[in-house]
Amino acid sequence: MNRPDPVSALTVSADPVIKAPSYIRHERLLNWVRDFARRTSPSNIVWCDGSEAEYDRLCAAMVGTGTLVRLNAEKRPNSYLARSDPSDVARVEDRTFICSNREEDAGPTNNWVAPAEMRKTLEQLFEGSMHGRTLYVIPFSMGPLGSPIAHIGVQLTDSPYVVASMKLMTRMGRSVYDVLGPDGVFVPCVHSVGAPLAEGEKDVAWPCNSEHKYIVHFPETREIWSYGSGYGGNALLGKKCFALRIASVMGRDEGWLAEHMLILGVTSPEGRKTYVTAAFPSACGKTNFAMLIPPQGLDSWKVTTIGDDIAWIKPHADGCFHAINPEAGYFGVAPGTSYESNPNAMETLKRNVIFTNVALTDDGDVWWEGMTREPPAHLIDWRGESWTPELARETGRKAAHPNARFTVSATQCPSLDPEWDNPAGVPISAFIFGARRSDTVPLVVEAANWEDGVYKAATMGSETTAAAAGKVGEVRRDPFAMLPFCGYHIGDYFAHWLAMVKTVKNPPRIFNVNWFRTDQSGKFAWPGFGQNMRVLKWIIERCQGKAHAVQTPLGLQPEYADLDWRGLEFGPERFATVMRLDDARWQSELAAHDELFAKLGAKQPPVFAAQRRQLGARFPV
Ligand code: TSX
Ligand code: MN
Repeated sequence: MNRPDPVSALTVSADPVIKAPSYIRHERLLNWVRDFARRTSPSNIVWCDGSEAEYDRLCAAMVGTGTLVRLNAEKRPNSYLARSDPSDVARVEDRTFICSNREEDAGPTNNWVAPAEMRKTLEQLFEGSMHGRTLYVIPFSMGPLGSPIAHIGVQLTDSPYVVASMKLMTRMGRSVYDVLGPDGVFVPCVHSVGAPLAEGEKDVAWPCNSEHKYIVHFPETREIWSYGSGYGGNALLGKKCFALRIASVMGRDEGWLAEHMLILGVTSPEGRKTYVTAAFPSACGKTNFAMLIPPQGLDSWKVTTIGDDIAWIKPHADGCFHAINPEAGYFGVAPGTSYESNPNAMETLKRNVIFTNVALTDDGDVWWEGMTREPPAHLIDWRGESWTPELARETGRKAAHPNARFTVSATQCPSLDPEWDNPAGVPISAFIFGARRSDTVPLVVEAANWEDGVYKAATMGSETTAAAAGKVGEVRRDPFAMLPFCGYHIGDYFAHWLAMVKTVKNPPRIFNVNWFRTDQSGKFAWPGFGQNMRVLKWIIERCQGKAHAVQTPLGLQPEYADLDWRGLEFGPERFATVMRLDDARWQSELAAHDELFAKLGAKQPPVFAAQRRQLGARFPV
């Protein structure tokens, strides 16, 4: 990666015969780039090598064009702020398509368009779409280079912001071509912001296409085509598009799992290390949980971070599932992140960060809602306009966009696990599923068995917050936290999970958690954050056969004395508030499951019906 490279950032005219660096000997890849350049007519092509020099060059150029603002080097060294177009601030689920050959393979939770029809649409949109821009070729590995669990992608894009972000978020650069060799397999990912420049036309800071947006997946040919957006999961194609939607299909076909899960390690006071994964829908604090710091009383325990968003999980010869984090960075929601909620994240963000849509302070640093108790007296908001706390009180205007993000390399995280880059992955002892529920779902419950755990993950529901579209406080089903990310029929996905238990001798135990139960006065009844360590400790000790549980109608649950309360005042009455199972609420919860099952039709796994009947019988009507 650090070898001197005479042809890095090689700039050549988009002649049909493209001069690629000589270290790329992959004919199929070269032909694909050649063909794509012919269609999109960029003014030049840059073959990215992933070097620091290339990153610095790109960022400096983006400062020049106004895409990035360089932050005060004394406050936030080597860091930048990007302000997106106000219409391009989040993933666009209604413009996201799974174009499988058969509509039935996309299923009821995905938008489907016939592949031939979609290809026609895309060919028209991409025709000349890069005129006046540079086409960047980004080689990247999802997972440790050369790992048997990892896969390679190559993204073509006309966005330098995407190149810089991919450098932080993936293992990106020249050494990927060594792994690929002359005919290695890669997932082709093409992306255009959809804003060609006419001769002499001045560019804007954040080009995108407000009329046409398409985030398209072809699962059979394992291709990704993205048009019109430069933001997050729409544009950094290694993340949701590849590592979840396409990878979930690869996992189905090849016998592994691509999941919307964090991975963390727990070290006991005796030095015993256990790894777990956890799936949560958005707005549940996944990144905070991945970087948890144990509280007073449990500070002889340690939590280390493998990943905060995605896990690729494969059966290993040792009889366990092994997981890797396919990513190499964090693309986290900034608002709400503080030294109180997540000190490790705040330390991670001290330098070498690209912030997007946060507010700019008068001394050239960043700020967002929830970062400090008191906002600064004056800011430039995410739209680039003057902002004061008084103005916010009058108009409700936020300084940072609620979906404002930080993009930063994982290597800067103080809690990063030493095994995070291990090609073999880490053995997983438990799968944790969590959601945001003010009632009904208890603080923690262990599934009776694999089928029970899969049923509960499949029927998971989470209350909507202001950050998402729709009514606040409404329960949305979000199976496995994969609703927007499963690249095939969700019923087939459930069947795949049910089948995967047979591929390992020691399947992980399955748990459900809920940090968000409220009391009679509507206040959060569980302190959450670092205190979640008490629940995590019980989970770890259950996996080791050490902790006690009682059988309840829902599954296996701790009694008050089964959790370690050292350092926290939290009595049995309050414990009962977060653990209570209400018969009537569970009957309506189970009735809501039936609405999900109705969508599955014949794809509903037969064991789910049995599971549903059993649960129904355990909660008296
Ligand atoms: O991330 C959260 N976690 C997981 C942390 C490891 N959040 C933030 C969610 C939005 C992204 C939480 N919010 C958690 C939690 O466990 N719990 C809550 C609810 C809550 C909010 C504030 C308090 C307590 C609970 N404050 C006090 O008790 C003082
Ligand atoms: Mn996510």
